[in-house]
Amino acid sequence: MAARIGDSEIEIPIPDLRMRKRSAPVFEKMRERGESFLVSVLSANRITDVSQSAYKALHSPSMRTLDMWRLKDIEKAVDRLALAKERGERVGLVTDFDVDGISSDVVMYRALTEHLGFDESQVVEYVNNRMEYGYGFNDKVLDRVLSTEDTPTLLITADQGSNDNASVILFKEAMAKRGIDYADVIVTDHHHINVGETCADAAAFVNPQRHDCEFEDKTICGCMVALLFMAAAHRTFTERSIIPADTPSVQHLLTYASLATVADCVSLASEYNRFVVRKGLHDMNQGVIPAWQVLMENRYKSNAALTSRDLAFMLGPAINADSRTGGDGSDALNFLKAKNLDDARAAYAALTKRNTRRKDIELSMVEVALADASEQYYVRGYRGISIYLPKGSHGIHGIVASRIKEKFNCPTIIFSPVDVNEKDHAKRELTASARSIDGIDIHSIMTEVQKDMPIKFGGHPMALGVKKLTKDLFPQFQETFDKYVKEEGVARCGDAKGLDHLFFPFVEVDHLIQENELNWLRNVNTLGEIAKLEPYGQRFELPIFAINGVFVNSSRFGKSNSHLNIIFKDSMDNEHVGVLFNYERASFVSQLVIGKMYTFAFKMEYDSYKKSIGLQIESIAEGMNNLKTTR
Ligand SMILES: [Mn+2]
Repeated sequence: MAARIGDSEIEIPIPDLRMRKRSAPVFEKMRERGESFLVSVLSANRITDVSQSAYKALHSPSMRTLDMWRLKDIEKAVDRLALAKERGERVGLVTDFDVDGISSDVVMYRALTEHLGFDESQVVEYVNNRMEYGYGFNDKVLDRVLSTEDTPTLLITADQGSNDNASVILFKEAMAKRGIDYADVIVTDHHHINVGETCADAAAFVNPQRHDCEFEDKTICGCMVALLFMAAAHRTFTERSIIPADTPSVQHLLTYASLATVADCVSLASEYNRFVVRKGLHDMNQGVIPAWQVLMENRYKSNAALTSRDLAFMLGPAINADSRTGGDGSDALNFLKAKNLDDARAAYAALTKRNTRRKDIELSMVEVALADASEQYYVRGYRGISIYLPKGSHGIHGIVASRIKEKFNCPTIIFSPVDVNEKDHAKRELTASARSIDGIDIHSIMTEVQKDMPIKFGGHPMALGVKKLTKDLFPQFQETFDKYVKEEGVARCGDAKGLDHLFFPFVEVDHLIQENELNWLRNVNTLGEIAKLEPYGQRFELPIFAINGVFVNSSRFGKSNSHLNIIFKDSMDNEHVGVLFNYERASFVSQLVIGKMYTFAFKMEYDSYKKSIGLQIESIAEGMNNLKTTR
């Protein structure tokens, strides 16, 4: 079915509606515990563990059992920081360019200067420049650090550094040549550690992913690792009287960690992550920090509290737009660190402007990429989609890969030239971002591709970056990538017959609303029930419901009429209005015929104008009860 993106009509599959897998034991147990039918369904669709502790993690997450000292090397890190304080050393914060990295910088900067007794002039911030340096504590970042006047003698990384021991060694050597034999690096991170990497030359290596780390939760974000380090330092510094015993705790900085937890897409099925987001949102809604006040002014629902949605879909992308559009992170830092409302508002305006630019570039890239992807999917039969965008920006191609992946549910990789301004030639160097789908490990696919052709890559099973492919090899790359994606798919399904189901887009539905449950839609308490399981997000998705109905009519609304009200009647003849934003991009709209039966899938949310439940259409499938099973 066709969708309209920008100026073109593009063939895109209409997603299946599939029932979420439900754990019968969890459902039974929830009912036994006295939970409502709805809460029991949503729980059983999201967890498989019937234990009391899993129940607690879901409904009343806490950090009471959290012991930060279980993080391997955290004492070493604190001791080295205490030494830096004693000696009056300069400290450099070396962080990633995304929300997690930027938040880590803010947490450490504020903890060091407001709690741990460091002077502002002692702390130097090095947020990576995405477009110029790329990811990691790499050569370029090291050059930048070493060229700083009065170079810091202690570096602390956050959200990066686990695989960069080479830079640690180079830093210490360079400083030794300058006569400083005590320069050190503390690595804090939460990313995957490559086999054989130990950061042996760092003064401390704090990462819950370490195999010898006994910290219970491997899924916390980088900012949370940085915050735990600062909390441990606060504890030790007061115990040793390095700072006054009544120095306020760093707990108020947790709000930054909740932003990072939501934006970094770590699992919201984890108890600590659920706690951090709940507590952080609670504190943000008090609006103490100017940045959160400005966020309140701009929030999605002007008369409701901030939710994880505001962080995930509004603030997160706005902060990321800084580095994606070539910025050095200063707009983002100025916003998060703003000491008064005026500064925070000005910085937010700058971020918003960058975000608008990001959206424009993204849309033009998506338009070209979708047409190409459609041809690969339908004509060439590819299930591993690789696209080269000669005019693409590598600050944005990761988002474009996500958009294409969502539309086709195929692993997708988007290439752009390293240097857009370079004249085109066969050996032109390309760089790429890849995104995968659940259950398909793109990291192991690239390991296979690398055996056949010269590329470099790094990342996770779900997302990674590729370097060093030259343009003349791109057609070969396309075929190779598709071949190994299909092989991985066959391995997953057991045979080739499953591939059509595996590589097809779908929307997961929690529950098909029955005739005797139609009153749910008229009772705002339903939203209260759904809210009991907040926060929703990555790995703990916002509930989607389905209902059988007859399509009545539709009407456009909004700026340039880009949104659609979809009117339908349920089996009791009640009329409903579902809202669909940017309807031209949805492939399922063109199939709608007045008077015909459909299965409508939607999210529910509070409509503050009508003071009732509003429906946000997620997808529509032809016919009644058109719900497939998740295999
Ligand atoms: Mn991170």
